[in-house]
Amino acid sequence: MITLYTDCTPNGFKISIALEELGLDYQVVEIDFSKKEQFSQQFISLNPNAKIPVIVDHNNDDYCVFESGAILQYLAEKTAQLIPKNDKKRLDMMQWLFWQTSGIGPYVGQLLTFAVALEEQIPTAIDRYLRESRRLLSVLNGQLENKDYIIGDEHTIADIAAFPWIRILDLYPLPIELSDYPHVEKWYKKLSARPAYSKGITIPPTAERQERLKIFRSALI
Ligand SMILES: N[C@@H](CCC(=O)N[C@@H](CS)C(=O)NCC(=O)O)C(=O)O
Repeated sequence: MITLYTDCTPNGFKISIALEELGLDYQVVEIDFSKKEQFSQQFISLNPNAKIPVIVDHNNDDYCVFESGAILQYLAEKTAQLIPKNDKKRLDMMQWLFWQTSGIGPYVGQLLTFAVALEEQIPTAIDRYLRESRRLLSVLNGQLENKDYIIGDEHTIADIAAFPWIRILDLYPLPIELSDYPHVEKWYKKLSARPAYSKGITIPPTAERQERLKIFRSALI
C-alpha cells in the first residue's frame, strides 16, 4: 500500500496517473491548499519543500519520496514498468523527464500564473513565459514526429510527466493553440483515451473540481 499526498494539480496528476497505470494499491490524502495544509508541520516532515506530490511506501519501511520526477522514477523502478530495460533508452527517457520538470512544467505554470491566475497583468512576464512555453512545445512537437510516445514506441513515465502540463493548454484560456503543434495534439489525444489517464486526473475527488482556478490561486496567495 502507498499513500499519495496530493491536490488537484498537474504535478499531483502525474503520480495518480502512474499509480493507475501500474495498478498499485494506494490511498489518497488530500492536501488542501486553500487551508494551507502544505505548510503544516506534519506535511513538512514528509517534504521539507512543502509541495505536493509526496508518496509514502508502506511496503518499503514507510519510505517517503517527494519531487514528482523522483516519485515517477521510484515507482517505475519498483515495478520495472513504464521504464525501458535498455540502458540508453532509459537515459533517453530520463532526459525527457528532466526536460519536463525543469522546462515545460515550470514555464507553463508561470504562464498560467501571469496570464490567467493573477489579476495584475505584467506584459513582460507574460511575454517571457509565453515565448518559452511556445518554444518548448515546438521542441516536443519535433520529438513526437513519427513517434507514438516521447522516446519512441514505448509508453513511459516521460509521457506521464508531460501530459498534465499539456492538458493545462487545453483547460485554460492561454494564447497557445494545441492544433499548432499537431504531433503533440495527436499524442495528447491518444493518452487522454487511456483509462488510467482519465481516472488519474480525477484524483483527489473534490467538490471544488469545477473551480480548478480557485485551487490554483489559493496556492499563490
Ligand atoms: N518540482 C516539484 C514541484 C511541485 C509543485 O510545484 N507542486 C505544487 C502543485 S502543482 C504545490 O504543491 N504548490 C503549493 C505551493 O506552492 O504552496 C515537483 O515536480 O514535484
